[in-house]
Amino acid sequence: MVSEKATPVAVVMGSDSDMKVMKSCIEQLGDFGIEPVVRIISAHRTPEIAADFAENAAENGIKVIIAAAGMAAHLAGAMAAKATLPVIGVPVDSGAGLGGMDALLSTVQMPPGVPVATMAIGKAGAKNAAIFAVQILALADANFREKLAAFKQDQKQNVINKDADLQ
Ligand code: RP5
Repeated sequence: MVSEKATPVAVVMGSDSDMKVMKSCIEQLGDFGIEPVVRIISAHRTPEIAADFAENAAENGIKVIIAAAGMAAHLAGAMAAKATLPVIGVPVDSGAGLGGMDALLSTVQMPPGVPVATMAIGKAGAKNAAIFAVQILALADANFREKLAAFKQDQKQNVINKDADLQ
């Protein structure tokens, strides 16, 4: 089952426990005017749904899939296995004692031929996944290019202001 909402970005996560991290991603997408399809789909617990989602994502209007998971994180890989769309992976620290390194290595170490663009562990990666997705969309959309330029300018000004406040 894929949402009927017309949106170019899907955010899938392995568990509702990943939402505390992925909120940053969804909010950042919202700042760019994108309301993503958001799904909880597990590569291990609901493998058939994962395969079905990835297989049908493109024809449902999705252009970029962001996939987040913790522990032996195979969700992004499962998406990349079935979809020809770009897949961005976000490793989540699930509190299993390895600080998210388990998920990072599981997400990043894809075999040749099945790439996953892997972000940093946790909220930084979640936020960057949203920005990276918009950068992909911006290749064919001047509106997103303008929004990205404004975002960069705001970010720069923010640092300059903080520096000025210290002087
Ligand atoms: C992964 O296992 C999920 O992505 C989550 O990060 C982790 C733990 O899942 P829960 O036990 O919290 O559902 O598949």
